[in-house]
Amino acid sequence: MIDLYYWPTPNGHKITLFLEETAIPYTIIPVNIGKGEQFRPEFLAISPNNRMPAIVDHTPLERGAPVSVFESGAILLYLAEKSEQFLAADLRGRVEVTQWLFWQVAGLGPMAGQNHHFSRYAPEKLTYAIERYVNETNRLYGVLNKRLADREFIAGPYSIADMAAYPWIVPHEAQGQNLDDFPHLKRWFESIKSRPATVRAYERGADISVNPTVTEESRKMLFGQTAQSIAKT
Ligand SMILES: N[C@@H](CCC(=O)N[C@@H](CS)C(=O)NCC(=O)O)C(=O)O
Repeated sequence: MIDLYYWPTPNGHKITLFLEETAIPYTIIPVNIGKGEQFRPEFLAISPNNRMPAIVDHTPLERGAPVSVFESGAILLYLAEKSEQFLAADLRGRVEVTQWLFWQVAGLGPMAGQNHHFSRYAPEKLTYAIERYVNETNRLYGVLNKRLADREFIAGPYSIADMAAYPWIVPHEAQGQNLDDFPHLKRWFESIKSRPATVRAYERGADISVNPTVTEESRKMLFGQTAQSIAKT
């Protein structure tokens, strides 16, 4: 029913976390971003930002032509609304989930992403940039830890807000963070890690690739993109 354009990275894992929790049948279409497959015209037609994940729903609720969605937050919302799962139906509960979902896609994801870039991938070790993003990641971990002090999950029952955040906490050591400094976050992290659907989601990822995406060959293509990268295709 769902085609999932995917590579096993934090943003990709968000969607397999959701799909493995549900009975929605899906097919993974690997997009090897280390080999430039995100620039294929057929992929850009559904994901014009040349980023995965993206989905195509061949049986949308209102029937008719297939529906494609890019951006992990939009995909999680689409799937939650369609399946009526992992998103509260009432106004207040829904706001709780969506504000934390947007917090992840606009805050934790981009800041931790820049942390990865400057701490691990940048050819020069720029102290200012590393400190900026390690500190900002640390602040965001603190925000999440505080939020989880008096609740099991981020926004009521396990939801798409948790699924968006969890994969970005998995590489906490590489982000220069110590989960022992964040006891509520650590308890939440361990509880999601042990969910059978989480185990299956990460196994699906390992079936696709266990090799590093950023290599000497892929580095230039991943980190040297300009408007020309899209114009060429
Ligand atoms: N805001 C996007 C970010 C997606 C994203 O950055 N995906 C990365 C992998 S985690 C990607 O596809 N990179 C390909 C590239 O840099 O060309 C989302 O949340 O879906």
